[in-house]
Amino acid sequence: MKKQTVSASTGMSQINTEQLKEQIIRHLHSTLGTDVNKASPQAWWRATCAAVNEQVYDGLRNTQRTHYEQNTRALHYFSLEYLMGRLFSNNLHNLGLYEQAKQALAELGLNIADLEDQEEDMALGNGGLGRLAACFIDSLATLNYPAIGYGIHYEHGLFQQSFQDGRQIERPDSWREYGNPWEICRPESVQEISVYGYVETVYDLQGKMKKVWHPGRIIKGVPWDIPIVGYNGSSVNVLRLWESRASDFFNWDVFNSGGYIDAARENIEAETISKVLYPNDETDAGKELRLIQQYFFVSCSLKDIIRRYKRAHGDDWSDFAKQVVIQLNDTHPAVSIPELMRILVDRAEMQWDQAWNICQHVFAYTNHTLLPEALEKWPVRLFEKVLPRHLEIIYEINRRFLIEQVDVLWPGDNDKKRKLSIIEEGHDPMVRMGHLSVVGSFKVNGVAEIHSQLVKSDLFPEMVALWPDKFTNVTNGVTPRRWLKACNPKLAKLLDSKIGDNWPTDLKQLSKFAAFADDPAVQQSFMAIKQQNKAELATVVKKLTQIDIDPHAIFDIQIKRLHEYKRQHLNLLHILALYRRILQDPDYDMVPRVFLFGAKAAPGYKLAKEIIYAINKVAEKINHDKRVKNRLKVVFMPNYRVTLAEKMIPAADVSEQISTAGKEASGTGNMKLALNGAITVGTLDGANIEIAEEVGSDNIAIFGLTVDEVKALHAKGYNSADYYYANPEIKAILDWLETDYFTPGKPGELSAIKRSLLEGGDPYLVLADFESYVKAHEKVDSWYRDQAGWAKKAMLNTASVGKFTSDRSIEDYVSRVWQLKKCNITAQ
Ligand code: RUG
Repeated sequence: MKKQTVSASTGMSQINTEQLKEQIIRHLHSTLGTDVNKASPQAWWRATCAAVNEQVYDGLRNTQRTHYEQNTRALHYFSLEYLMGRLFSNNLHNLGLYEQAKQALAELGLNIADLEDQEEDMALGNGGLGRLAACFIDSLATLNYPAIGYGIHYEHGLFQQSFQDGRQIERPDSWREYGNPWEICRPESVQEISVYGYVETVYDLQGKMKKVWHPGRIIKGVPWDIPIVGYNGSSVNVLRLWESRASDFFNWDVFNSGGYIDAARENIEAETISKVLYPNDETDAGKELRLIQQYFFVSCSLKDIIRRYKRAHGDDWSDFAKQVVIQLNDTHPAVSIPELMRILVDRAEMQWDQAWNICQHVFAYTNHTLLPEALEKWPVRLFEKVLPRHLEIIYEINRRFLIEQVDVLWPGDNDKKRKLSIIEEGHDPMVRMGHLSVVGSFKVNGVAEIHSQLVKSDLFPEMVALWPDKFTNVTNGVTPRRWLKACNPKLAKLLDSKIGDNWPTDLKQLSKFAAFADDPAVQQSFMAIKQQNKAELATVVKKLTQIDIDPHAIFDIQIKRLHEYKRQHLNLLHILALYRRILQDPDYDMVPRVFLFGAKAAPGYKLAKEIIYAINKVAEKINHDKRVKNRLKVVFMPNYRVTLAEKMIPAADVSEQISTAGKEASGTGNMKLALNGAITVGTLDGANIEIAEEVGSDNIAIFGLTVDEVKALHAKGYNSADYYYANPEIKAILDWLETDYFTPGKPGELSAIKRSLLEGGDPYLVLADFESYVKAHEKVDSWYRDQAGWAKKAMLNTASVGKFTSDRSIEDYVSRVWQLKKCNITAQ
């Protein structure tokens, strides 16, 4: 075996193609127990993963040792979701081994892309929130910040979607049915957590009162560690995901009393906790199992953090808040606030004030939405059943908050108390998790400038009056390693050749590319790359949907969860308008367009599923109508997920970011698409506003009502029927949807959309924005006719969005919230 060189910084081996080949074959033999002449692609993939892991584990050991030796302050990211996608090519890229691996595999007669396709997506998230968490842990490792991600090791991630006669069908996602080569089980760090039961008040010999929680059930949390490899051999951090199991202790009791079957049932119930990800995006599931999921993972994680802290500090808590900062990714992990209080007050026997002081220096909270249906509230009665002691603690937090804060600023003002109380009154009182998160955190942030302003002005104005310095903004970002370098290698190479290869870790470097925006040769290269990416996507589309699309058409892409506020139905109305114009005027002049959608609807969200059905039915009709003469194609890609996004984004000409202003907190797909040279058709919502500021008004098609105009229209009284009667095109389209034109023999099948827009009052102002949306698209059509002009706009998009790297978001969190120090990893 040849000697490997070792990176001076991290101790990760720098291996060459020959060595990699040897390692792969060695793992094929000794890890997989098979041979080159009979190995399946799956075995080759696993052997290659094992070879890659040799490098990863070097970095992991060195990172963990360095953090331990330097006793670093660390970030603990608490998130119920991590939408990781595949790790194979990502890890290779971040290790700087992708080209070597490609070459090594080619010399072994294998195509790296075929091996990449062996991997299931790790889809432990619903959409933007979970993908943001994945980008953040990539950036944290890349920037050498000590950090650990905590979450749940779901057995089933987000459901797999297919279409049957245009309707969404959901199937379970068994992403690790045959194991997952990237994870390491850590039985030595198992935790036990409690739920249910009752609280007893007892007095000790000195007459001091104590609360004792007698749990009804104990559950074991088994940690699985996924190493997170920073780019270019920086840190290798860890994502620690908890799997629930029945506690050995508890089951022995039942077993000994003769209840073997009961013991088995207990097992099944305990294992249910980490069985499946709730598939709701932006809606509060409100179910007992969901609350238990939340508590399960935060309790395991806090115990894990405390175990690690105690290893260095024993029972001295005075440095806890100096060493530990916990970021709550939305309110989903907010129960960690009363849980830490319980541990400190009940277990460590700390005074309330001292414990509360620690909590308030440890937690920070990110708000990701203003939508009322997504703001979590738990029925008090459910809390009482599942977490009786935590409910008492929440009452005490609330009592003190109302007396010591609210009543001091607004003496005797009961309306204020009612509004600010963590407990919402009513016939079914609720625990407001947003209020709890704000009260218990030292910083609260929104995820784009406008969103953070609205969090302050519309969601928590009184909290801002109480604590003006608590509120801040951190605009989201995406990792350019996955979302440009790995997914768009041709564009990445062009950038390397023009502006150098530092941009993956210093994305502001992209601005240098603007100097080439008028250069015809570079324009041509840029457009040729887009063309090739589009041709590759056309092949994928054909394979998945049997639909032929022309790579020379404009590829107009809307990819995101299906939700009324994201307005996929506005896009559909525009498609119908174009179709109708073509039918009315056979020579209607438009640049051919392919509209591509990718979206999953929550299984219980009826209207969202009706919108998918309508798009599929309209697509069927348009795609088979000869009169269209290929000017229009509509494709709904099945099973949209990270891996599909990686194929669609590099091929996009137009990026649809069309939410009602004020509803999309930030968006991150908007950033990925602009980075890859797509031109945004968008409202002034979320991060679109900041994208528009960066790329300039000539290079983005903004339309629609602004946040203030939306508010004013609602205040005045919005009547969608006014638009229906005033605009003959709108009327014709909506009426068309009610006929059986798109669903032969079944009139009314697509009428849900019209009903929601007229009888339902059109809550997301689709009809109000329709006309200006159509105009924005006419502008895009005219822009595309000038290919050099289009190339310039597209290139300026890529060149101008350096701000939206998740590295910048992380640096903002570090300076505004976390106060971390970088820790350079040393080899032993
Ligand atoms: O809807 C928001 C997106 O606007 C945002 O970009 C993303 C990441 O911050 O989070 C999404 N989100 C919000 N997902 N779930 C929620 C509410 O729980």
